[in-house]
Amino acid sequence: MTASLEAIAACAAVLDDAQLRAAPTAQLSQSGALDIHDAYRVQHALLARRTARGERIVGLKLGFTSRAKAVQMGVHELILGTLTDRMRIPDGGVFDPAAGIHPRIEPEVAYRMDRDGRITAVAPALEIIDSRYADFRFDLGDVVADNTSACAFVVGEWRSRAEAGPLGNRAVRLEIDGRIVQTGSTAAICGDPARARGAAERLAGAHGFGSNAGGILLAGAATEAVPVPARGVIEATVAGLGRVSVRTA
Ligand code: OOG
Repeated sequence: MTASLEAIAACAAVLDDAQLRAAPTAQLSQSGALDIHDAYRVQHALLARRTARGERIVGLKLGFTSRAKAVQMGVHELILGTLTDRMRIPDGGVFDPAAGIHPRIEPEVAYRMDRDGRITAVAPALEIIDSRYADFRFDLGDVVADNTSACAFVVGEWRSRAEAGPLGNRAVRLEIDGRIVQTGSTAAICGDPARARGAAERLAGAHGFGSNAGGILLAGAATEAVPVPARGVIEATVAGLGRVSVRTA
């Protein structure tokens, strides 16, 4: 059944407050599972609250494109979330974990789209996720409503798609203070991260997203996510694409 506008708005307000107060909330599914259609409606209502406060949508992000992430979180369907300008941290910049609830970080590949929606450039990226739900636990509807746990992201130096070459099997490494904490391959991302664009387009078309022309697309994590350390430098390396880092205060 399709939920009323009021019910959708109430769910969005709960998630928005949880993020603003950096305090976890109960899973929405505890008071009845949200179907996927309503879950995306909640995500759009949540983003509408944020854009009304001045945030600007700058891209999209996929989730659960890798088996490592799907198994880690127990959700096995691709999901789509929204990125805003306020989530972006410059390469080498600072993230304050105290501003989040229980933030985790994961290595990704970012794509830059042109006005016609074609991929023109690629970069190594880091995504910080911070589920607004207690204990970082959720079902499919919960996580979609919660903007797919999106919190912050960092993009490294862009390379043209031609210069970057095929990305189907590049080694990926996540390090904290020079210690390797996760390793994987871009092959984990939909078999080849280049497939991410088609997957994002399908989900965007099915679930009421605006065009991502000119925007960024995060293709999903190649490895499991790890907790953001209270203090440290976190760096992702994608072979042939380079490195990207963020530090915590
Ligand atoms: C949901 C977001 C998953 C990815 O890259 O797979 C995601 C979560 O794990 O909290 O962003």
